[in-house]
Amino acid sequence: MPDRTPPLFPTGSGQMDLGLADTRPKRVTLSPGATLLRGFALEDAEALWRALTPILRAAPLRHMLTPGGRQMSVAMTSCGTWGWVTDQAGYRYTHTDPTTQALWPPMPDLLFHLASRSAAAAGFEGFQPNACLINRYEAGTRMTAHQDKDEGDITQPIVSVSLGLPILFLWGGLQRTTRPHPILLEHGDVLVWGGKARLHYHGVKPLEQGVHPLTGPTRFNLTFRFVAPAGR
Ligand code: MD6
Ligand code: FE
Repeated sequence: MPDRTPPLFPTGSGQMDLGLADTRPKRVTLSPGATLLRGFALEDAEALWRALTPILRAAPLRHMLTPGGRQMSVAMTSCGTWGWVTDQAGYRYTHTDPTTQALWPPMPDLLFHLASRSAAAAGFEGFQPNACLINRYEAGTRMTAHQDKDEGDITQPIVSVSLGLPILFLWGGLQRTTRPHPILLEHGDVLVWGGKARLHYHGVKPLEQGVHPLTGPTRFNLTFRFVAPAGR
């Protein structure tokens, strides 16, 4: 993936803290329908982290296989009515976790409300997510360019919450060939996208080594979706 474009916002974590105020805008439109809400989840970050513990115990993180048979470098699980899975049979949403045969753990109210408030803050009122994908990144973990299009209802936005180590997110266009813009996603940042931006390609660069006070050597990303019952 081409990566010669300089980051839109090259400052942030990973830099020495000089005690200067962060003057970057709190709200950034990446393209129509896609809004970065910097720090929107910061106040809830510790409670979110605590809420993840029982979920990860019931539905352990795992490296799934792509339909092409490659093991994903990101470790994933889900909570909510629907969970996202991939294996040699393809990408899909299921009611049960294929590794435990149990229903996916319920989505805690804290997560549901944060996602719904985030969507409203970005102009999408009434978002009621019924699926939350949980992704864990370790040093070197990346995600190649993809579209999120398995939900069966693209009228609803996706809300993405970043916890832990920062990563360069690659914001592309409606065609895979559009050169992506790198943008730094940091602890507590929330990205909301829908409308015209809903099917934009996106990915992340490999996670750099580091240690975060809350999440240690990892980054967690929570993505909230509304999956239509037709989505299986
Ligand atoms: C990540 N995120 O931030 C990967 N997808 O680690 C995604 O793939 C993503 O952030 C749809 C909507 C928001 C996202
Ligand atoms: Fe995605």
